[in-house]
Amino acid sequence: MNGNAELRRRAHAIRRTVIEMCRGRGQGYAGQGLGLADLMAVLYFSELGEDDHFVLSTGHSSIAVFAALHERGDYELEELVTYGMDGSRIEESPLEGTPGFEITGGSLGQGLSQAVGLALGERLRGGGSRVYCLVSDGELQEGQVWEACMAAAHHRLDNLVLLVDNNRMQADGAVAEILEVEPVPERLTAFGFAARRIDANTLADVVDAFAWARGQRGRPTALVCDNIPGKGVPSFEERQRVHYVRAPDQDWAAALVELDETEVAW
Ligand SMILES: Cc1ncc(C[n+]2csc(CCOP(=O)(O)OP(=O)(O)O)c2C)c(N)n1
Ligand SMILES: [Mg+2]
Repeated sequence: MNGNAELRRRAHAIRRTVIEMCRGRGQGYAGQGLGLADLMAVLYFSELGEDDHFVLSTGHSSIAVFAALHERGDYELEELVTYGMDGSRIEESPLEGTPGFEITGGSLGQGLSQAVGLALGERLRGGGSRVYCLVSDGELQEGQVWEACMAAAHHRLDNLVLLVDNNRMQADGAVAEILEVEPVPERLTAFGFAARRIDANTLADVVDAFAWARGQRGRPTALVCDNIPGKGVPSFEERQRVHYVRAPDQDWAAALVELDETEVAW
């Protein structure tokens, strides 16, 4: 099996887990989980080293991370299907103490500041660890994110990789209609990043982009990850720009079938 076939298998498995997790309570951040599955597959099965950090600023996208952690063997599916239930540690927005998560991310806009601190600390330690931080396009509307960008560039943090979940939606609708954040790569470049837009639903693009980021020196890097919410489940892609999905059990069952059919058709 070549590298990309392995990653594709991982991405598909992550998508299945995302659907199973939402099916448990009949609701969840399915669009984000499906849209980010390819990025997570590459991050967790090709890019992240043992001493690297992944900081999830967009707490509500934890579903994608939990699914990747399950793929890695860190969580059992039996527990993941309690996603969002009272008493479960599988929170829709996880806490700092939740295994696999570095920060509490439910209050948006704060994760990049923490990632900058981690990247500075790791550079001082001198071990070569890298720090990856996922923020969403909606989060870019928060001033703190840009303060963190300035600090990252000022300190020339080339061990920091900012990943922007650029899915063009936020809780109340389309980012472009609520408060436009584009052109994101150009804005990040102006703030001192080496920035590049990628198709984050194409595995080869994601793999190339991470290699490019590793080659940058003297500046933090940013990958503006265009992705389609619901990717891989056509009926969910049609619900595009739906921030949170509530659906009856048969819809989740149908989504699993669609997912497998789409994978076969690729
Ligand atoms: C500081 C803060 N303000 C508001 C919210 C409420 N909120 C939850 S999700 C969300 C949408 C943010 O946009 P994005 O992350 O791009 O949404 P998605 O693409 O996942 O739909 C908002 C405003 C929050 N969690 N934190
Ligand atoms: Mg968004």
